[in-house]
Amino acid sequence: MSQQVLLRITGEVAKPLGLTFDDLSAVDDDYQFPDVSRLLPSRKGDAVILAGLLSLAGAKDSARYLGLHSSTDNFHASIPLAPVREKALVIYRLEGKPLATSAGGPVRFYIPDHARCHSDEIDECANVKFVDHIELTAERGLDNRPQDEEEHQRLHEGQT
Ligand SMILES: Nc1nc2c(c(=O)[nH]1)N[C@H]1C(S)=C(S)[C@@H](COP(=O)(O)O)O[C@H]1N2
Ligand SMILES: [Mo]
Repeated sequence: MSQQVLLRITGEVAKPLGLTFDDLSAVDDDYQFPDVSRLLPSRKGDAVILAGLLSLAGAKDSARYLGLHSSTDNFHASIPLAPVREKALVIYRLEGKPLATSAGGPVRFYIPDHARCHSDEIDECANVKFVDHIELTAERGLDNRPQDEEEHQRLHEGQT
């Protein structure tokens, strides 16, 4: 179970990775962020800081955009990398166990001070759930976040 690849990191990196739960738990303490409820009481679990994963994969200077892909529900966001690299969190563990799909697993992306939905490139809609692939690109990549309030409303109606 813990040998299963939960998160792939590909694109503009020196070393593409397939990370298991154990790999994520073994990321250097400097990059671990235990208990995200310290930032937002309604968010639970433990995270790694995005920069820790980028350093493991050897992100290249050419990497300017961060692609967040969920194959679970085919949701994708592509956001500028620089503003989020040191602060965005990748939540991967809840009560010592892998993050379940019901909690947004295998990993859930969280930007602590995101903008309101579709007000900016880095908005709440970019807090992608069910992430299984992080892709670094030179240019903006696949992004199917809702574009306006109507589309947004429709997306949320399909969820709980
Ligand atoms: N995989 C996936 N991630 C997603 C979405 C989605 O539909 N699928 N919706 C996004 C939108 S539009 C918002 S506003 C936030 C909502 O997060 P919440 O469910 O924690 O409120 O999740 C974002 N992440
Ligand atoms: Mo959203």
